[in-house]
Amino acid sequence: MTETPSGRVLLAISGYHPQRWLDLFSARRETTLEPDGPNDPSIRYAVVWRHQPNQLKGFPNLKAIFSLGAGVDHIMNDPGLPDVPIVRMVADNLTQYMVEYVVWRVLDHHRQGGLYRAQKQKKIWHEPSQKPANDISVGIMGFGELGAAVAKVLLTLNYKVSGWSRRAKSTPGVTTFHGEDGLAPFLNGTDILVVLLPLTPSTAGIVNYDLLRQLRRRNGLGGAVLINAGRGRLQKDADILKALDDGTLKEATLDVFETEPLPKTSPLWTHSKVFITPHAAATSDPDHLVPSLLAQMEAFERGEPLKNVVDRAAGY
Ligand code: NDP
Ligand code: OXD
Repeated sequence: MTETPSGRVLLAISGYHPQRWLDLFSARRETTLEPDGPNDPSIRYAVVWRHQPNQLKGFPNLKAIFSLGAGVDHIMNDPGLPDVPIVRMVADNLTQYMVEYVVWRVLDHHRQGGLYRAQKQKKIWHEPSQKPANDISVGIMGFGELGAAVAKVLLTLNYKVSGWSRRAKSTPGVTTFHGEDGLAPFLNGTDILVVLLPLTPSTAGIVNYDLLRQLRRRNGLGGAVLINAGRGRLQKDADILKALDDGTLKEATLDVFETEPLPKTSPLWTHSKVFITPHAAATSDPDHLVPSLLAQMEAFERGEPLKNVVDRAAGY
């Protein structure tokens, strides 16, 4: 049955300022930040980022929940989650930001940005030895939409690229691994580990000391490097510190942390081998994303299937 374009959009957002999202949605559909009570029959869609637990429960005409981010862990842990499709964000603009971020950080670690910044502070003129990209293997843990897009660009720069996913995949130019059995061989051949996994019960805490010590360390970089732009609770912050301090890791770039914002007391802030960004790898930009969310709603109302629907059993 074809849906009619009536019904309101509920914006349930924390952590982002909602006004721009509200303005853009309101220009095309009736949109609200507050429902008219807990069973508001006018709510057709919920567009969410870190909404309150049970906030989406009880709307009798709710048809779908849209995540403002690619990750949906902020939705899945709601005990009162209604049984409607959950759509995650897949958008060229978000992918582009993530590709830029990961390529920037891979190049900076590979071309020894940390060393040059330290040398500049001490006015040291010294040219270290340098390996080319084709001597460096970048392993992408979480080889989905974002991981595959990152791989494409790294391949054009001549890096060796491998990917690890839950299910088997085949991508030209990329050495692929999957499942538990594929993890050790994937890690053993990886110099720079890029984490782009979703946070699920199966992946929580996976980036721990035991995993990091399986990375290749005798490589052209002088040690293994970690880049985590997935989710903070994939990693154990304390294990990363231990790995940096005992040489298991040479350097790390962290965009995400077990606790966000990263507490001022965290030793990660002052660690000389850690590069920190504040969960900013790929930001959700309303001017780019609202048109695609509205287009999805309109397509759904024409009777077309929703795209990028989350597999609730897998958790992403
Ligand atoms: P996708 O769902 O497209 O990709 C997820 C990948 O992880 C898939 O390859 C999937 O395997 C793999 N995976 C999931 N669970 C497992 C597992 N148990 N074992 C092995 N592999 C697994 O997601 P996206 O690429 O769009 O996004 C990835 C994540 O990036 C998001 O969930 C989010 O947490 C994070 N993110 C962070 C941002 C930031 O600013 N820091 C911005 C945007 C996203 P398979 O292919 O077999 O399904
Ligand atoms: C996302 C994020 O999941 O920004 O998109 O973290």
